[in-house]
Amino acid sequence: MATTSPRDPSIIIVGAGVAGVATAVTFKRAGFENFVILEKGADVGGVWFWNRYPGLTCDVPSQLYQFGFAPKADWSRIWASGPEIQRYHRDVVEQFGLAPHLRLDSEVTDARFDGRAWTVGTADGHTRTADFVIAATGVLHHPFIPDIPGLDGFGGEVVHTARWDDAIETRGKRVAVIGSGSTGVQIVSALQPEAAKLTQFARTPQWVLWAPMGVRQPRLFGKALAAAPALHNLLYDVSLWASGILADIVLRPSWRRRLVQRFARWSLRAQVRDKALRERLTPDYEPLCKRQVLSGTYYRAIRADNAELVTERIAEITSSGIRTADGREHPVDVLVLATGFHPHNYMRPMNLRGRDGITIDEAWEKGPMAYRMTAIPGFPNLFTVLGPNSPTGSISLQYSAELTARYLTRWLERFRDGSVDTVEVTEEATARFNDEVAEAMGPTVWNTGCNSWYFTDNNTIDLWPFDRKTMTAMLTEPDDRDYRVTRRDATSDQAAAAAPAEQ
Ligand code: N01
Repeated sequence: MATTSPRDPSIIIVGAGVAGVATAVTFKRAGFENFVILEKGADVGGVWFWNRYPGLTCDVPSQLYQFGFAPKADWSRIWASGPEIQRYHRDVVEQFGLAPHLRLDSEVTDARFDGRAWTVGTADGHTRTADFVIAATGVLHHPFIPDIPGLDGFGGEVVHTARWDDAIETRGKRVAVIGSGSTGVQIVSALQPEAAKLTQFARTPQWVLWAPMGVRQPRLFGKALAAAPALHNLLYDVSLWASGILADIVLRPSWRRRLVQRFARWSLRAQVRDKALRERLTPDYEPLCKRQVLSGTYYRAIRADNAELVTERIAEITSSGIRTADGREHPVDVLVLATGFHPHNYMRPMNLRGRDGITIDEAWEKGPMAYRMTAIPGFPNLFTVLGPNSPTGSISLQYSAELTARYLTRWLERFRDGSVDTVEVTEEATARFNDEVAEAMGPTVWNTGCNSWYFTDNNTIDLWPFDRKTMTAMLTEPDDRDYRVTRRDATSDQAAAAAPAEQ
């Protein structure tokens, strides 16, 4: 491999959530420090910064929901709360010295590739250039506000769970929650005890697996892990391995899948004795088909005297409440929209233009697509981390983000040693990967006949349908045959060398 003068690639990482932090730390540990992280929010944490609704809890055990490079021994609960996870991200940023790289309140509005480098603009009017752009912009970021007649004319408070306003008082109020996904279930459980009345509008019932989400992690356990890092690492590896069982359950039919599905049905039967209520809480699709909801409190909350489950369609929102299709009026003081997200936007609505001016909307006309979750034809030197087809329903997100970031360091190394100036995945490789994804989706539980946010407008399932071993094999060493690589001549190399990321 020909080597010219060593160059330090300048990099812009967009987003300081799970993916952005994992990428920054991985790059730094690999010796790439010429990067800036542009974060739209006022703090790090991504989804854990934006979501702060009452009852927010991660439904992945804390000992697994952490970065491999930053084990935390002393989680206070087995399933950590949102604020504790947010603090963890802040601690990781400090521990790994990311603060000097971080630009908060910096929303990227546009990014353009000029054949050599990227120019990235932020809402505050700043422009920066870089050799590489990493879009670590998350999946569940843009709140979905339903188009329900009358919503604008509602006289009480309206709030979407992903933009919670701490000033809103729900105690002693008549609270309506629209939505029955993971968020709806958590917020119903949290608000019901102190509301005057809690009404949940559930268009589609969800299976809710019983899990003791409030259980504390014993202090001694945390101390033992802190005192024995090798043991802690072992626990992490075992948790990763165990999560492979979950992947197997969702990816192909087996007795293990049937067992979990039986447990879901039992969870409902055992906790809801009232037959009429149980019927209305019973989904008409298989457990695990939608993103599985976990809760140890939801059924108790919805059974409470001050709670009501409404499955009748919402006809309109009036100035004082909600009118359902049966003509009934439900008076409401506070309206909570637990209505989910636009999960397939990724870095959009950013105005992203790649080679020859192609826009991301043009490239994704048939839905979001990336080669192995990270590379998009037409967009040289731009990669996504936790991009399209990320494993939101099976494999650890932190593992996936770290693995992808390590894979990207291979290109950074080649840029540094002068053997690559631009790298772009081919259309053929991306199409082949997407064909493999489509085929592998066949036996997954997500494909068993429910309507979930996993589906794109083009009816594809935007998830990872392979196991962790396959993911690791796909994202260890780039396959040159799948990429188009360019290299400028040595003179222009020197002229372009090591432009700083921050300007
Ligand atoms: O959103 P959702 P979410 N009228 O899209 C309903 C993650 N998460 O925020 O099913 C009436 O699942 C909609 O109804 P339907 C997790 O990955 C993780 O709850 O479309 N209802 C549905 O019930 C999760 O899957 C944690 O018929 C309307 C709900 O709104 C993902 O976030 C915690 C409607 C939306 O459910 C998203 O969960 C929380 C309308 N017009 C979330 N429009 C963790 O613990 C929509 N709905 C890690």
